[in-house]
Amino acid sequence: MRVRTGRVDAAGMRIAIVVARFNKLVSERLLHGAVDALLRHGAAEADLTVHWVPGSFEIPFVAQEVAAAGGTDAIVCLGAVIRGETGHYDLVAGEAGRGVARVALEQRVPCAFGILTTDTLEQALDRAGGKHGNRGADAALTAVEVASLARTIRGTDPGQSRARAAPATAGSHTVKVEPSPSVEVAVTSPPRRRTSSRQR
Ligand code: INI
Repeated sequence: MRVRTGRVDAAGMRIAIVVARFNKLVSERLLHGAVDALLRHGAAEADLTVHWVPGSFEIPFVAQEVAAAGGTDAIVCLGAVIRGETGHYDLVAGEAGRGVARVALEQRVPCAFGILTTDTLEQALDRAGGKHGNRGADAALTAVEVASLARTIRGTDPGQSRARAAPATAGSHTVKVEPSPSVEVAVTSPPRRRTSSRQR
């Protein structure tokens, strides 16, 4: 059995962050967590681009523009939709979620969902560097892992040809070990339908 997992190694990856100004007290903390996590996992500062948008509703459109422009390995989407502060919470949260998922699938660029949807500001702050961690950092590392897995699947991982030439060396991440639960959380394009042996 061949088990593939992405590596959480951002070296050489060009990563875009799309972050909403609405509830900036929260979203700037998510941004800080995301950038910090990316730099600690090998990203070069020059390879990171931050796009500020007015609110979470605008995130999918800008993510779509970034993806369509090409040259981006992964997009990290950050925002905070807080139920207590809006009458159209469900609309903003729903469209943001649907939109981000759609961009990832249609543009084939991994998009991580780091948009908090909470009832209160306190719950949001708890997840933006408070007692429940930082969802911005989590989303950033998810984006890197999925981009790495996508590169492996597509055969575009810079380490892959080296790994094929010398399978025993580190760098191959096609491994014959127990499945990792992290495989389950990967956001990838839908699997291609299998073709029969006659079609091949
Ligand atoms: N945008 C958010 O990111 N979070 C919110 O909680 C929020 N509220 O409360 O309404 C919010 N609204 C703005 C929205 O995202 C758009 O910017 C606006 O509707 C203009 O399109």
